[in-house]
Amino acid sequence: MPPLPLLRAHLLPIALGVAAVAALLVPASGAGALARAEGAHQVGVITTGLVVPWDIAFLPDGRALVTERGGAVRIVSPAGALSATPAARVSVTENGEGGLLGIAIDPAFASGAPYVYLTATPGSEMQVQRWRFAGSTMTFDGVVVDGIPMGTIHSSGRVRFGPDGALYVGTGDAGVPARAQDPTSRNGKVLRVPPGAFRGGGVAPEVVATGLRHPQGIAWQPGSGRLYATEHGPSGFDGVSGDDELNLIVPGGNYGWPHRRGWDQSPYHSPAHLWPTTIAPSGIAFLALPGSAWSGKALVAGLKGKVLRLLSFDGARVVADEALLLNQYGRLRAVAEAPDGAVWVTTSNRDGRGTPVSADDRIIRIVPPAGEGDLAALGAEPGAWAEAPAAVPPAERPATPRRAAPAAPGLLTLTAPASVRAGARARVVAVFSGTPGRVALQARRAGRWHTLRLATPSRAVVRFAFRPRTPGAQVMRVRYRSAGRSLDRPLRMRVRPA
Ligand SMILES: [Ca+2]
Repeated sequence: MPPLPLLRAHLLPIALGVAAVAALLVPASGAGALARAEGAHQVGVITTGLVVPWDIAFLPDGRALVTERGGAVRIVSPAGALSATPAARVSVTENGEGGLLGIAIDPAFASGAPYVYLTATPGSEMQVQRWRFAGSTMTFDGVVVDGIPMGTIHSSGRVRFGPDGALYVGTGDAGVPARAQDPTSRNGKVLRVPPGAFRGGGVAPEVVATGLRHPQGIAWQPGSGRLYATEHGPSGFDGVSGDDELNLIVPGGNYGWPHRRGWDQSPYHSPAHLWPTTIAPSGIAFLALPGSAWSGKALVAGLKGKVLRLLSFDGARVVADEALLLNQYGRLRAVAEAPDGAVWVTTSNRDGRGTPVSADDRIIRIVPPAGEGDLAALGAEPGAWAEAPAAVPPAERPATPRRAAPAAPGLLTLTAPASVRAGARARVVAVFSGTPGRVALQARRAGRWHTLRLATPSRAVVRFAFRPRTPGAQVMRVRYRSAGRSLDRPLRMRVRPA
């Protein structure tokens, strides 16, 4: 008797089951596998039962780590299934807006640095902590940055890796506005921990930007590398409520809090975009993956506004601002682009200021619409930042006795856009992480470098004005000598018409 029919009868449902599971997994397991619709985004709730989820980070294996403000790091599968056992319980003082906040995955997570970085408020300060991840469990590994005093409000705490491989942290004024302008305070700032240093401890972070009140979201525009930060405007006790900001962060920039508000914040940096009526912007994410009409756009989650704002850019400028999910899911906090190109957004209805439903807090999954997007245009924009090559991570430097480093020459080269015309005035801005020694602006002509300008600057930002002699794209470089500190390298440089 041939057993085959019987075997088939048993195997068929199993085979169908495997196929069904595979079909379920496909959309979440690879870029480009999303079933996008033409002209419309699709929205669904994939996770329920969280308590004040604050931030999301995706592991290389596709799982997400979601922080809950009360101290738990939760594991969520690509399909949204919430693991019952947290990966970690972080000891925090959850008073007011403090607690367990931001999360970021080490850029070398999959190649020997399985670390997760958290911002948390144990006691009365905020720290950047490093945890080691193995399997489904995290163990504490060290404090990277501390000494960020906390009050009950304005902790901020978003933590992200930039395109330069450094770790950036947004810190709020902690309810003391003067700290935002105090260069000795780590509050009211965007801080930077150089590449590699985040695997050490007790880092004195660089201050990238000052004059911020409560920057809860930081993100880089794909292609250009421009850094944007969301900013809560005053909320009553420290000014008439309103004037939430999106700021284009440039190193050394001062964003005016608490001295200025609104569209014009001169002599400080004015916002790139303003919400005159409070939305309480929290997380921001750019859509960096291709294949969607939203590629290159940014999404900003609004707490009080109960809204997700979709921002379109023309280069550095915000040219459109559209409201999504308005009043449909309540307060929205974290937003992240998943590895498959979907967008995950968390509610924050159990944070004491919302009206939770039984399913709260939730993760909402949005499949952006099909389309082309404009990723290329963002990177080609005049004035785009040129990123310096990453410095050697301090942790990987050979151990040598500490002494003054010899002057280290270096270069940063970029091609000026065609809009920088021959004979017309143009400007170059080079930004260093410290004060460089001597700096030369050079242009390449007929195969040789010609020095256009020399400077011995007294600050980290060096500006040159020049008139290109030859038409077409100008290949420019900044040649510099370090003043002795190993970090005195050009971070960024840009050139644009004056
Ligand atoms: Ca401002």
